[in-house]
Order: sequence, then structure tokens, then C-alpha cells
Amino acid sequence: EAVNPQEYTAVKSKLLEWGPNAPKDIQQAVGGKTVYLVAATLRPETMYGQTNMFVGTNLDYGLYEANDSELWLVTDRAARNMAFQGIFDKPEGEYKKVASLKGDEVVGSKVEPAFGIVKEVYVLPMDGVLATKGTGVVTSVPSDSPDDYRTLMDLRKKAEHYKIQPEWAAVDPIPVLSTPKYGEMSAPTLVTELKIQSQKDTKQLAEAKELAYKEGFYNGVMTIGDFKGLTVQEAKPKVRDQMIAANVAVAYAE
Ligand code: A2H
Repeated sequence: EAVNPQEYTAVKSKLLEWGPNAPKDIQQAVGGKTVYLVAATLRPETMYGQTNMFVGTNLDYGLYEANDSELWLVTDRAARNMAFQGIFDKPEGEYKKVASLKGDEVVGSKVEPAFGIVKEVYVLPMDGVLATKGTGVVTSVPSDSPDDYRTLMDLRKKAEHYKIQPEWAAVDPIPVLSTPKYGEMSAPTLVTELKIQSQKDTKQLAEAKELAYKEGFYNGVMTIGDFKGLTVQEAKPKVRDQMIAANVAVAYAE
């Protein structure tokens, strides 16, 4: 990994409303600033289809000063990396945390996902979110990510167990691209075909992820957005550039 850095797109989703578990003094820490949940993705071309966000309930997050008006919710590890990549409006390597939160304190918050067709989505819990990858915040595109789809279905089946309100998981997968093999819903198709029963079936999910990724990348055609009709391969950098130009995403590597 040190040899071959992963080029992520860090996508900003504006916080619209804190959820019921947010710390009581959070507004005070935020002051008048705008909070963004920032998710690292390898699939910027799918961002039209965001239906929710995911965090790990036991992970530690912070609100970090990105510039004069924005606080970004990411892990400490990601904030540090961002500081060294010159992403924050501060001298290289410097970053400041104004509040600490556990993932479960963010669950149920409402956000506006950048470039999403659906303008208000909720933050939900996911078991497999790694503290050691990306920002610890994952945006959910269940049409094209088997992990996202399976987790969303698990949450719908067992809302009480996962301590969520059913309406937080109510947005259905949104088609964004089409492939000859799996149609417009590659993740739901593969989860059904491979009979994947739970987000804990990590081996089968890895296989589904690989199949969906390859078919999407080599044979997918966009069905939505400014690059509708272009191949996924062509659209990917174009959507990414648009998002960066619109100041709703930044390049992030690790
Ligand atoms: B991807 P790689 Cl549509 N823990 O974004 C677990 N997963 C994480 C994560 C973390 N801390 N940070 C990012 N990810 C997810 C979109 C997507 C993604 C689609 C299809 C496949 C896909 C929407 N979710 O990933 O290990 C993010 O989900 C499959 C490769 O660095 C990110 O891209 O290769 C991807 O994993 C990065 O995983």
C-alpha cells in the first residue's frame, strides 16, 4: 500500500440536523460553522445514488477545522493525513479538533449528500467500517456496492436490534449505471445471486464487490447525471473533477 497509494475522492455531505444521540453540548462546540461528514470513496461516479451514510458505532471521530467556516467529521487518523496533504486551510501538518464523538452519537443525523439525487439522508451504523481506512465515514450506494446494499437490508430487517428508526433506512437503491451482466442494480442482483444473507458474510461480499466493480468499470454505462451515456471509465474522472470544482469533494490519498 505504501508503494501504491489509493487515490480516494473525499466527498462532503452537509450536516442538516444532529440525531437523537448527539452530545448535548455539540452546538456550542460547532459555533456558527457548517459541519460536513466526509466520506472516502473509490466510486465518485456513483454519488448520484447515495441513500444514507455509514459510520462504525464504536469508532472515535472528531470535528476538525477545515477552514474558517467548515468543520469536518472524520477520524483523527484521517484528519492527520489531510493536514499533511495540505487539505486544510492551515500550515502543513497542523489540525485542530473542536469536539470528539463516538460513531453511535452520529447515527440518526440527517445530511445532504454531495451530488445525491436524494437531498436528505440519514447516518446509519455499519459493522465493517474500519478505523484504519479512509475517513471512517462511508457513503452508501446500495445500487452498486454489495456491502452497502446488504447492510441496508440488514438494518431494515432488524431496526430495533441496530437501534435505528426504520424511516432512517427508507431510501431505496437508486440506479446510476447499467451493465450487460447485472442490469441497473448490480449490488442487489449479486447479493441475491450469491445468496448473501448478512453483512457479516464478508467472504462472499468480497467476491460480489469484485464482480460488481469489474463489470461496472469495464462494461458500465452511466444512466444519470451530466455524463449519462458515457462509459463508467470515462465518467469516473469527470464526475470527480466536477465535484472538486464545486468544492464538495477533495482528492485524498493514503
Ligand atoms: B466505496 P478499498 Cl458504489 N471501512 O464507495 C470500510 N469500507 C470503507 C471505508 C472504511 N473505513 N472507507 C471507505 N470504504 C468503502 C462507494 C462504493 C465503494 C461503491 C462500490 C464499491 C465500493 C459507495 N460506498 O468499494 O479497500 C468505500 O465504498 C468497493 C471497493 O480502499 C470505498 O469506495 O478498496 C471503498 O470501501 C474503499 O475500499
